[in-house]
This record gives sequence, C-alpha cells and structure tokens, in this order.
Amino acid sequence: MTLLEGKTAIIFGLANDRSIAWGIAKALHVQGATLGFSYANEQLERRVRPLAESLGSTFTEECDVAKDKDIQAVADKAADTFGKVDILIHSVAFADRNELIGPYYNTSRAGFHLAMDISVYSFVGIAKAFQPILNPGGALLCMTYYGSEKVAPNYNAMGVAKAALEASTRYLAYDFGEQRIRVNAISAGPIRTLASSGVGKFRDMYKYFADAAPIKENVTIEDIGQSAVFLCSDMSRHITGEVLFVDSGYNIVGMLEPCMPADRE
Ligand code: NAD
Ligand code: 0WE
Repeated sequence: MTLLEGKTAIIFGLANDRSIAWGIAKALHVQGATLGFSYANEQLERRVRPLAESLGSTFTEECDVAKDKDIQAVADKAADTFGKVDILIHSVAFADRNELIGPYYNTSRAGFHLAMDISVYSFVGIAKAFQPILNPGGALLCMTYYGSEKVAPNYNAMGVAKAALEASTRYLAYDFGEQRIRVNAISAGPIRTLASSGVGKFRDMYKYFADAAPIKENVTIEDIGQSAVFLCSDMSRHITGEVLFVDSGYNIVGMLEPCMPADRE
C-alpha cells in the first residue's frame, strides 16, 4: 500500500526534467498517484508529453495561467477525464528578466503586475476553478522561496510576489478547511532549473548556499518531491496554511562563523 493510492494530482509548471514539478511528479507517481499535467505553451509540449507518458499519464493540457479560460479548460478536462481531483501542484513563477536585476525601486508597474499575475494570482485562479471537483482529504501545494521574507539581492518583484503567494496560501487554507482540503507551500533552497538558469550569478549563489547552510549540501528536485508527498498525503493530515522550508536549514542561520585571517586570531 502506497501513500497516494487512488489519488489524482494535476501538476502545473512542468517544463523539463530539471523542473521542480518533475521532482514532485516522480515522487507522487512512486506513491501511486494518477497524474495530469499542464504546460505553458506549445513549444513545451514535445518535452512534457514524453515525460508525462514515462509516468503513465496521457493527460497533458496546454495552459497559460495568465488566462482564466485556459485554467477553466484544464479543470473541465480534468472533470471529464478523472471526475474528481485530490491534489493540485502549483510550480509556476515568472517575472520579466529586467525586473530581476538592479534596485527594487526600478520595478515597473507592468513588471510588478506580470510577476503578481503569473506567480500569485494563478494559484488563486487554479484553486477557484478546481474547487467544485476537489475531493475532501485533498491538498494544494505551491512553491516559494526565502526571498519572500528576507532580501535576496535582485529577486525584487519576485520576492514581493512570493510574500503574496505565502499569504494566499494562508487565506486559501482558511477557505478550504471546511471542505477538508489543505493548502501549503514549500520554500525550496536554490536549485538549478530553467527558471534559475536565466539568473545572473546563480552559480555563485548556489555554491554560497551550500557553504552557509547547516546541512552543507544543495537541495534537489527529489528532496522537494519527498516533502511534497508528505504535504499531499495523510501523513500531514492536520497541517495547513504552512510554509515548509526544504533548504538544508539555510533559513535558520543568523550569522556565519567569523572568519578571521589566521595571523590575527
Ligand atoms: P521551471 O522553469 O522548471 O518551472 C517554472 C514553470 O513556470 C515552467 O514550467 C514555466 O513554463 C512555467 N510558467 C511560466 N509562465 C507561465 C504561464 N504564463 N503559464 C503557465 N506556466 C508558466 O523552474 P523551477 O525552478 O522548477 O520553478 C518552479 C517553482 O519553484 C517556481 O514557483 C519557482 O519560483 C519556485 N522555486 C524555485 C527555486 C529554484 O531555485 N529553482 C527555489 C525556490 C522556489
Ligand atoms: O523563483 C525563482 C525563479 C523565478 C524566476 C526566474 C526567472 C529567470 C528568467 C522568475 N522569472 C524569471 N524570468 C526570466 O526571464 N527562484 C527562487 C530562483 C531564483 O531566481 C532569482 C534568485 C533565485 C534564487 C533571481 C534573482 C536572485 C535570486
């Protein structure tokens, strides 16, 4: 008996086999979940379809989360195909590249709106569209980053968007409680993915992270998958509205050990 036998999960945000969504998909599959996927645009289809098929899924729907009608179409298709859904995974974020460099005060109005729309509202929009077909005992999960709480240079509008995403997690958890559906977020340490490869100095940041974290290792998409299983299964039955750090402990550190030059002791 596996942890997610008989459960159906729809995953938003699979781009390739380095995506956090892929780590989550693999882990949910191992636990017996039936999977459905949506992808952002038709260029991604040729990547996503074979990945989905390798986990026994033929449910792959195009969905630009900026469009209400796209989200509704995925929910309608899921209702047709599966009847009810148990688990929703939101692993989507986007900000214009220009917004992820330089001072936050240079954020444009349009850039701010876009980051909030794709990275925050979409989670709410997905919750709304699927609400009528969610089974009690189900779970919603989104992906966040520590730049929501503390300043991560250049993360800028994305940091503000992640703060709003975490607040949305709490408001949704409140709404869905009565329906016995839980809503949580995972705050992941930096992982090399398509989204992070477009970020200047990511390599340095990635290395610094592993040095500074109590567990001196970077986080993998498989680690995120394991924690996603926990948050989407009955193992976490009374946990809702929570942000779970999966970051080798990075977020608990307030100061690094002073590094004195050897001759000054
Ligand atoms: P990724 O590029 O593999 O995934 C991001 C996904 O967002 C892609 O599949 C992309 O197609 C999708 N997307 C963007 N705009 C979209 C739109 N309009 N409609 C539908 N989908 C859209 O990168 P990832 O690192 O796996 O990111 C997944 C999530 O994890 C994001 O929320 C990200 O903020 C979060 N996260 C990433 C890291 C990291 O270091 N990689 C750390 C913490 C949190
Ligand atoms: O959430 C993220 C990535 C978010 C992201 C990345 C990009 C790069 C390419 C959203 N939109 C875009 N748009 C693009 O055009 N992370 C947690 C990874 C990340 O991104 C950063 C980071 C970290 C960590 C950006 C600046 C500083 C740190």
